[in-house]
Amino acid sequence: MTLAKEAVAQNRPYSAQSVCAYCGVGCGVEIDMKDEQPKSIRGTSDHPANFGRLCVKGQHLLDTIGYEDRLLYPEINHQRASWAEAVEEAAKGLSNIITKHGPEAVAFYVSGQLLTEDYYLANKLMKGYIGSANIDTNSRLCMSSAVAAYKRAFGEDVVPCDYEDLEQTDLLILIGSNAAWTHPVLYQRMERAKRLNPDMRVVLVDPRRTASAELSDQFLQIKPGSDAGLYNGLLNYLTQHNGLDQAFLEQYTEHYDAAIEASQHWSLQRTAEFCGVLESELKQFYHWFLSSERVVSFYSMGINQSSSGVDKCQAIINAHLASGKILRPGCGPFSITGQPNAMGGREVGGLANQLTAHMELQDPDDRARVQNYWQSPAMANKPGKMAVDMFSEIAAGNIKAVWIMATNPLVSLPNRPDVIRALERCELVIVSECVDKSDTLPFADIKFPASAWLEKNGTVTNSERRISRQRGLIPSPAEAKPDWEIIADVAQAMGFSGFDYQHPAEIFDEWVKLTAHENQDRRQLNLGELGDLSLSEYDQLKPVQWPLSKNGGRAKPFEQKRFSTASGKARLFAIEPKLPKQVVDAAFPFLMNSGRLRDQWHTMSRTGRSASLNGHIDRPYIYINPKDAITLGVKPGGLIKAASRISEVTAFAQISDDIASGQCFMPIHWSEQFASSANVSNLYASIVDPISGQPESKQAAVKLEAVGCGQFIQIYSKAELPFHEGLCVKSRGHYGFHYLLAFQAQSHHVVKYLQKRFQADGEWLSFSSGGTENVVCLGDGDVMLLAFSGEQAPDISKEWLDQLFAKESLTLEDIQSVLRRRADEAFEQGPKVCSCFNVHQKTIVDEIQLGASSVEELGRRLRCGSNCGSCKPELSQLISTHHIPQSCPVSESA
Ligand SMILES: Nc1nc2c(c(=O)[nH]1)N[C@H]1C(S)=C(S)[C@@H](COP(=O)(O)OP(=O)(O)OC[C@H]3O[C@@H](n4cnc5c(=O)[nH]c(N)nc54)[C@H](O)[C@@H]3O)O[C@H]1N2
Ligand SMILES: Nc1nc2c(c(=O)[nH]1)N[C@H]1C(S)=C(S)[C@@H](COP(=O)(O)OP(=O)(O)OC[C@H]3O[C@@H](n4cnc5c(=O)[nH]c(N)nc54)[C@H](O)[C@@H]3O)O[C@H]1N2
Ligand code: SF4
Ligand SMILES: [Mo]
Repeated sequence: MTLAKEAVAQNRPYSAQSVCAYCGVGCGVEIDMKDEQPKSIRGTSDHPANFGRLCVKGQHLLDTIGYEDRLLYPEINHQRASWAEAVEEAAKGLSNIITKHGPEAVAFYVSGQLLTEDYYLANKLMKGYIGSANIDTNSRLCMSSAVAAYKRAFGEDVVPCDYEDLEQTDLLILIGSNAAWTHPVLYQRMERAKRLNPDMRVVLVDPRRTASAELSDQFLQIKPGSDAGLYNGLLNYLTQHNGLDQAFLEQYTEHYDAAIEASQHWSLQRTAEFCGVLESELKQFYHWFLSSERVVSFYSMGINQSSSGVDKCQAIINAHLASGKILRPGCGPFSITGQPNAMGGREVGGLANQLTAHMELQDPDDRARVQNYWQSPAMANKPGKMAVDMFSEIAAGNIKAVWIMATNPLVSLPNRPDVIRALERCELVIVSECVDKSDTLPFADIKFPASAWLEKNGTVTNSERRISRQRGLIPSPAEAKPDWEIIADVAQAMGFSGFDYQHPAEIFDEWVKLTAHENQDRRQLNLGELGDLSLSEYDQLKPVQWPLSKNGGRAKPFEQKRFSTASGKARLFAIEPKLPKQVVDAAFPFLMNSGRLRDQWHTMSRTGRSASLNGHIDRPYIYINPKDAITLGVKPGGLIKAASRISEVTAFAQISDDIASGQCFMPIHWSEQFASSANVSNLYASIVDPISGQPESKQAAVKLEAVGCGQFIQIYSKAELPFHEGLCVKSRGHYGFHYLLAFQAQSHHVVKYLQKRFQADGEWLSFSSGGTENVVCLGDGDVMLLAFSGEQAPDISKEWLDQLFAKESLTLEDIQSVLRRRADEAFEQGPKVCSCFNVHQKTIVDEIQLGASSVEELGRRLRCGSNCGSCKPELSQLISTHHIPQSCPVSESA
């Protein structure tokens, strides 16, 4: 018996190891358990991804695990059903469609948030049993361009870098990545490396100044989508300045002449024009690349989410191959994965154009090998439909059934109106979900309740190919089940053998042995050494990185510089840089960029539950440049509408120099569950990269318009309230729900409006003055609801309101403060910057003005930034804005 099991048996507190639910850094977490409940969480000190660190999302994981809002029972046509009925209905539905229309008429749309065991089974069912490759994943929207480029260049989808390389490099190029917010623990590792090695340089390449600029020695604010030009220019510069590693090129690569020749047209002048930067800036950057012994290009969605994403990745790979700055410590083209198990999905073949275990769908030997191993009745023999095409085929009626698992396509695929049309037309929509409300769920004919993080048992692989165990420590609520079990149940009900598993360890065993099956060193992905683990060995599996070393030491990808291509050589390609296909014109003059915020995860189904995480940025903004704000007549905090040819959204205006004139930016997080009309993916056309099928989700042409607003109402209510009119944003407080409503006209008498809407009995008190109204609703002496209205968005401190709701009952003084809208001064501290210690902007600015001139000093004085460190870039930004330098002492030695 393991120590943890013994402790559970004796009901003693114990600590368990698992892995964070969020990003592809894959941080280890240690969770203190007592009475079968998690009590506290911290980073695992010896996990090689994080060595004890956690970012703010990881710190707050335990806020998000409650059983509220969970999908608890299976449903058929939105009515509760038993598991047997729902499984039977799904199996029958899929089988009937396959019988009538063939295997290509069904599809699975899965996710990088599934565990490897889930993912492997879904792929096995579709490719080996149904016999179609119509299984694709939300990773198509995420890193399929990076995958396609690695495969093209190296013959296999292998990331040739480790996290350590980030610390050992001389020049780190963050291109199309806002790691400070999206891979915060790696960003902290970069920051520390730079502190320890002051000669290390960081260059940020992004059309938008982000929090990651704080670490950068140079910020190249390029024109959107011009990255391949930047790297072609670099290759040309290297050629001209004796920067090619001729020996490496000749021995280990092929097709380099064509790539170098294509780059010759990319003079400094042409590149500067194409990228919209100065020639002097380019020279600086190129010189650093040339003269640095070790260089890493760290790239993410700003590169991948493009109609020419594969070429952009290749342009980056070209420069590293050509200069020999690859397969050495501190070197390489490092594509970083987004989701916790995006890499696991790549391994098991979750993409429609992959087989499994890095084998090829197009290769008859590989197909026979896998079919033989599975002993399966069928085998897909051609690539299936990639995500965007899959939904077009559904809309066209060619695909008639889709099973969606662990992703929310209404919110994350481009062109929401098309996705809606597709799902409305689809005969059978099955959705496996943890939560009971999402934008996608209303379209489900069958809903399967899935177990969530901390309930699920299995493995995930992070961005540096390290496999960690995610452990199920608490029971699933009601009838929720792990995804692998749901897939196995449906497969068996469809009459397939080969899905009779009792435990994810059995699936893991089958999977790792498949990677070794007839491998003969052709594929780097060979996990055979992990086969035949006992249950307790699987349970206690320590983080392990592939390629596994045969002698127990450390193996690196492509050792001996032998790649997985037929010739063993890496390939360069001639790149012709292309700009985005979604272009601005007179009618749609702004380019809409989209991306992530520090404290939210995707469609907020998890982070949206944490009041602390909602404190950082609590509403959807459209970020615009001050010049454009003047032209458009938009005021800070006012509303702004963005409309593309596809659809429109409305959000609050955030005016900032960080964004270039003519561009705007919107976070991806607000689905209709949290805001009435702020789902940015709405705006994007279904334009994809021709090779990878990855959508161009960073550039949409829009027109912007100020939205006049006569009345805003801010509400904090104990109960969840339905709103259907005006613009509404919802967020969680510690004791209830915050709402911000906006109406075009000053039309509502707040008490009457709320009474009519919610028929809340109770005692209503209100005070109006100068166009504002403040309302208290009490029920049995308890505060039920507080509301504030006015012509401007009220922005009452949510922490103050939380604190009022925390009280047993309000004092007369509290009620008067609400009615006069006068929060305690302690709460009037502006937006929250440090979510760990609840430190707000005004407190920090005051401290800076009192002389705190470094992030460390602020940490000593206020504690902000001294825990997870996620807010450090913002602290340093506040210092550069508000610090008044002491005047220089005059030298007396003259
Ligand atoms: N807090 C948080 N962290 C996350 C996630 C989350 O939801 N929240 N999601 C995870 C996932 S799945 C992913 S994929 C990663 C994504 O991680 P990132 O790729 O770092 O995140 P994004 O904000 O989508 O985009 C990165 C940057 O690309 C820039 N960009 C836009 N167009 C261009 C361009 O043409 N060229 C260049 N060079 N840059 C451009 C954007 O301005 C943005 O700053 O984050 C992961 N981590
Ligand atoms: N415009 C624009 N669009 C984008 C992006 C962008 O930058 N710009 N980024 C793209 C990228 S990189 C990504 S990764 C996608 C992300 O987009 P999505 O995958 O749609 O986002 P999530 O909110 O993570 O959706 C996961 C869903 O699965 C559920 N879930 C969580 N865990 C489990 C589980 O274990 N089992 C089951 N069955 N369900 C579970 C959650 O409740 C949630 O509803 O968005 C893409 N879309
Ligand atoms: S960086 Fe943060 S979100 Fe990503 S795995 Fe680590 S703790 Fe989780
Ligand atoms: Mo992603």
